[in-house]
Amino acid sequence: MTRAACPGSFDPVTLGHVDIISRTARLFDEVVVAVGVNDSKRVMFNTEERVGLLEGVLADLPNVRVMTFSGLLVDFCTAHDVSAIVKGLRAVSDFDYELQMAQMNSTLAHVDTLFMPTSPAYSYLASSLVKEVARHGGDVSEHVPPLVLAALKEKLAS
Ligand code: COD
Repeated sequence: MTRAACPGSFDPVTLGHVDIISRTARLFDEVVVAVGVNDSKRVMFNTEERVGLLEGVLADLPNVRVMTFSGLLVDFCTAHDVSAIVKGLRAVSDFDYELQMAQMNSTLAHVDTLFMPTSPAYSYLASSLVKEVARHGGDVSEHVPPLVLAALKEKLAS
């Protein structure tokens, strides 16, 4: 059985993330969406909210499950028998940092990283941009699933 991890902050999950996760789910028997818990990082959605949104959005993908991790990603991969980390690449600017992490992870625990090019429709999309646009009242309905759109509206209204 092959198991891949799609790691990230997912604050919140965007259609770019969903695209990478669903394409990964077609290539591997199982996919673990690994939500990084980093207490020093300022987030809009807490861990429980990010996990809940991911579970709701990915509910129709039977071979995908959502888990959290803290500490090193490679330790999570080793503990959960993950053979590959799958990362989406939006642009060359992503590549430098992702390559560094991939090589470090491979050295630390012999876990390989596979890069999947983003679908062109989502190449400019990032959670940080979505939050910024939403905070200023812009329309992000083309960038996030409806569940996330509703959560953003509720969060910003409170
Ligand atoms: N199209 C395609 N892919 C996308 C898009 C898009 N529009 N947006 C995001 N992605 C992909 C990227 O591959 C990205 O890596 C992933 O989704 C997650 O994105 P984010 O922004 O939600 O998450 P990040 O980049 O903040 O997550 C970073 C990690 C938590 C994965 C990283 O910091 C990590 O591995 N931390 C654990 C600590 C560790 O092991 N450190 C040592 C590393 S060598």
